[in-house]
Parts: sequence; C-alpha cells; structure tokens
Amino acid sequence: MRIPVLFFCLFFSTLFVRAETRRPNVIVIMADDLGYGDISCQGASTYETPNIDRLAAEGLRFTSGYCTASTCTPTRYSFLTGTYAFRTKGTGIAPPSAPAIILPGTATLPGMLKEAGYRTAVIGKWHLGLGGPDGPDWNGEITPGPLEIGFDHCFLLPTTNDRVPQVYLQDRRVLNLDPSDPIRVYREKPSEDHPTGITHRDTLKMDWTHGHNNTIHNGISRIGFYTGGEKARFRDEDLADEWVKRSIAWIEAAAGEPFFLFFASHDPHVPRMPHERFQGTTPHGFRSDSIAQLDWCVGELMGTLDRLDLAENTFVVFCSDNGPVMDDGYADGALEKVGDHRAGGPFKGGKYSVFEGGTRTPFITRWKGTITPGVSEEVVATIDLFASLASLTGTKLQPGAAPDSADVLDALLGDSVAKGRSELVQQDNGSSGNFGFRAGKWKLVRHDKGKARNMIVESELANTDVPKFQLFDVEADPGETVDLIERNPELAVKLKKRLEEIIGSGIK
Ligand code: NG6
Ligand code: CA
Repeated sequence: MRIPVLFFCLFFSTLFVRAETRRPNVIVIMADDLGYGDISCQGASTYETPNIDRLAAEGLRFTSGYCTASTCTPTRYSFLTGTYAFRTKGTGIAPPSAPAIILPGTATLPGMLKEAGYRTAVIGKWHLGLGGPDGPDWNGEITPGPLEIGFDHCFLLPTTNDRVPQVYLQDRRVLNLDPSDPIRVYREKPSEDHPTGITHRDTLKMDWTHGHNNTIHNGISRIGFYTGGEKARFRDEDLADEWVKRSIAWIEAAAGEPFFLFFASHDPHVPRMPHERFQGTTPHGFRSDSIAQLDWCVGELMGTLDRLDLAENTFVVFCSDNGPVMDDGYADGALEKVGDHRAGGPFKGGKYSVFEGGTRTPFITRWKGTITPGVSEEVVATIDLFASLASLTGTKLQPGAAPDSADVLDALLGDSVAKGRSELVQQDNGSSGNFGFRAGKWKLVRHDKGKARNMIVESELANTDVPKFQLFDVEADPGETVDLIERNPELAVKLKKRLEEIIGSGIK
C-alpha cells in the first residue's frame, strides 16, 4: 500500500514542479478595510457579492488567510517588500504628502516579477508615500514613486481618499493638471477664509464624526488642506469606474507577455461615496453599497480575463489590507445600519486591532484549470506572495530580499498535502506594542500597554482594558473568547520568547 502512495506523491509532486516554472499573469485585487464576513461566501447574508463568490467557487477560499497589519500602510509595505512592517520605522498610516516609504533599491514584489519578464502596474490606492524627503512635488515630476520600485505603470489615488489631494497620479505626474492652477497642499489652514468641514459644516453632503474636517472637496471634508488643481480633481463617485477602465485598457495592452496587475481598490474605506448606481442598493448604507461596487470591479476584471481568454493563464488573488471598521470618521450610517451583519465574521476586533478580526480577512486564489476549487484551512498571508510568486516563476530572490515572506506556493495552489505558514506575526499600525502571534492553532495576543482598540463593532474606537498577554486556541475558539494563558504557562513562555525573537531580529 505504501509504495503506490509514495509513487503517487512523487508523480504529482513532479507535476507541481513543472507547474512552478510557469509564468501566468498575476492579478492581486486588494480591498480596503474589507472584513472576513463582508462577502456572501463567508457569512454576509443581507446582501450578495456574486462576483467575489464566483471567484471563490472557481478557486480556493482560505479560512486562515491574513494580511500582516490591521491598517493599510504597513500591510501594503509588507506585501510589496516581503518584510514585516514593524521592522522599518515610518511604515504606519501615511499622512497627506508623505515621502516615499519604499525607497529605490529595496527588493520588491513587482521588481522581482519585472526581472522575471513581467509587465507590472499598480492601479488604485497607493498610500505608501511619494517623492523625496520633502514629499511629492505635486506640480512637477513625482519621484521616487512606484516606477522607481518595480512598477512599469501606475494610475493612483496618492494616499487614501479621506486625505488630500483628490487627484490621479499617472506614472510620475498628476493627470490633467493645469500649470496655471497649481496644487498646493498645506499642513495648516492656508487662509482665514479657507472653507473647512468646521466652518462650512452645513454645506457638506456627508458629515464627519471625528477628524476629517479640513479642506472640502466634492462636498466632503478631508484630512489636510489644499487649494488649486481644479481640473485635475476627480469625483469620489467615479474612482472605481476609472480604475476599472484603466485596468482593462492596461490588461488589453499588456496581454501577450506575462503581466502583474496590483488592483488596489479603495472600497469600502471612508469616505464611502460609491457611484450613484450603487447608492441605496444594499441594506447597510454606503458601506455595503461600496462593497457592491467592489464586487462589480471584481466582475469586470474577471469578465475581461474571460473575454481575452486569459482565465486559465492568470493567477488571481483577492485579499484585503486590514479588517473592518464601521465609523471611521464620517457619518455614513455604517454603525447605525449594521443590524446583524458581522463584518468581521466570527472574529473579534477589526481594523486597528491585533485580534483576529484585524488581519484575518478574505483571501481567495483562482487559477482556472490549475487550482482545484475548494476551501483551505492553511495559514497564508499577503506578505507571502513575494516568495511564493518568486517560486512560481522560478525567480531567485536576491540575498536578504523578502526576509519575512514564506514560500507557500503549493498551499496557494491547493496542493492537498502542502502546508501554509507555521507561524505568523500580526501587528496594528505599529509602535503600540500590540501584536498577535499565530502558531498552529494557538494565538498569543500581546498588548504592551494593556489597551486594545476596536475590540468589537459596538464600541469600536474605544480603548478597552485587556491583559498584557492572552492565549487563545483559535481553532476551537475563533472568536478569542476564552483566555487559556493561565492553563498553559509553559506554552505561553515559549510563544512569548519566539515572538520576541522574531520581532527582535533585524529591526532597522
Ligand atoms: C486614521 C483615520 C481613518 C483612516 C485611517 C487610515 C482619523 C480620525 N482617522 O487616522 O479615517 O483614514 O487613518 O486607514 O483621521 S487605512 O486603511 O488607510 O490604514
Ligand atoms: Ca485599509
């Protein structure tokens, strides 16, 4: 009995080795603040996400798929560099006009794929800083930026849409900028009469709840101040349409050679202002309307692959940059209209949290004809795409490149005997001393200051008192409700030490 089994394994592993040297197109669709339970194949029952569900039905849906941080910038940093963000200072949420965070010369995922012969593009939200130490020159050439770290093309919202300015960066320049009306970004209110969310609150089409009360554009007040660039400004409602249009055009032009597209959606991040055709179409206000818009984007991209007959030659990953939040600064009704919808699924916490809900998020891979559809419980993370795609394309990593990225390619492709990560560190925005450490079925939760943020939806922004260390069996208790630390003192010591070792190694 054993010999045939061994023979079979060898036979199939040979097939896998062959598959690994292929160079399929790669599309990573990263949602923004989308929770595990926000898609209808993972618990959302009051609205549908048919296109994301279809992707899952045709691919592999991971129940332990993670991003590495519970805010945007550190997850994106680690995704593109294969390095945990806590190792590098300045990787927390980037303010408006922040300088480039990933510097030229850094080993990056797009750079690695470019070396492997791929055309590379990022379309959508950036939020990793732009320009030299003084930040971007909005009216000139913006460099360094994505084109200096491995992307051939970019079409971007510079930060997040709640931060100024509301213009597109196309490669190294702001699109449609009229030189006679330069963009100026300010830290302080530029003049006494400059309208803000405070002085002109009654004119807003969506009110703010905390922060987000500086310059007004399109009836929405933002973080930061700016003037000018009127012709270059976009309407929030048009972002998704524009990115889909640009992505389709880029795919059409790139197809023929292998391509890598990082489609960085802004949905359902605040300000939630989906296109009018999605407004009011779902039960939970603009938050779930934005998820409907995201789902539409997925459908358009997948439809393009079908139309161009590329679905069997394209490895698609769908993921999120952090867990969900309801009120993130605007009065869009998300909290009031949430009803029984559990955006974080069975998990505790959400955005800003190191409980599972902060980082355990939707994670789907699809490669028609290669990935056998199903559900996987293996632990995989956005940070692993670097090493895994290097492995897939047979590209050798430079020494020191992507130190925290695990090659989990076989798990991503659904090889039934392949293992995911044995351990994963989860962080929040950084510098708080809050970490999650998943090791097998165990999860050590560390809150150095004894305070947790965004514990549960109902009191999401409150700082809640928590023990400095907690230990959960997340297989038996995914909601992290029963702290087992007292009952497992030796294990706790071991995990604390191991976490310390990982965090301590290589902090720059
Ligand atoms: C916070 C913002 C929040 C959001 C977040 C970044 C306030 C009060 N809150 O500081 O609205 O922009 O930063 O989100 O300003 S992320 O998904 O891009 O990390
Ligand atoms: Ca985010």
